[in-house]
Amino acid sequence: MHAITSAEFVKGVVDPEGLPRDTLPYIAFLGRSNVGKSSTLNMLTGNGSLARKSSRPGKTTEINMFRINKRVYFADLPGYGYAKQPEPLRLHIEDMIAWYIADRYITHLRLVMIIDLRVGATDLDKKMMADLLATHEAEQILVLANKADGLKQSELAKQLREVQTAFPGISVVPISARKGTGKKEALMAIFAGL
Ligand SMILES: Nc1nc2c(ncn2[C@@H]2O[C@H](COP(=O)(O)OP(=O)(O)OP(=O)(O)O)[C@@H](O)[C@H]2O)c(=O)[nH]1
Ligand SMILES: [Mg+2]
Repeated sequence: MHAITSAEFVKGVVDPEGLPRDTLPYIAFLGRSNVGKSSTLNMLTGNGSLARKSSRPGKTTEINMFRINKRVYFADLPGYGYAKQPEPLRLHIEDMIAWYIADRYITHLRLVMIIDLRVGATDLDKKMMADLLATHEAEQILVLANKADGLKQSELAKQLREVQTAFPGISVVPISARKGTGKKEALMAIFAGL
């Protein structure tokens, strides 16, 4: 399953009761606010408007569920760590991500962490990775290093080396959701072994 042939929005979820409780496994997309999670989902599915995206950070406040190839859910999680968000909303989102990661009924085929390659792995990204590794195997986790456009080849290589050093044992794939670069490699990594 290395190509996406169908992608349907299912629902936005705000609590465990809202999750679709059927047998389909999940692939989750997490990342700091504004790194381009929604843009990446649009790019991967070839649907420019599937996941709503905005230039306003912190806009996605629900877990948006998509059914992909009628076989797996993609879950677009709200971004964490947006400092300008009102404190209650920020805590609500942190809480949502925490229960989602720990939900016992979800079968996660993969957890896809998206970062901003121009910025590199931040302290928040490292903390999130530690949280993921507390409950999941390294093989289940993948880093998509987005916004690779606009970086010179030498900068890209340097940033990638730093990210790989920050996340030993985790596959890191550079992409640009905007330009569509790395789509094939990202899909191969997302579906590897599945
Ligand atoms: N240069 C560049 N900008 C990008 C890329 N991907 C996304 N962006 C921009 O980054 C901003 C945030 O993109 P979103 O896809 O909404 O990010 P998000 O992670 O879903 O944001 P939240 O849901 O608010 O946490 C938008 O202005 C996008 O146009 C990319 O590959 N390159
Ligand atoms: Mg989003």
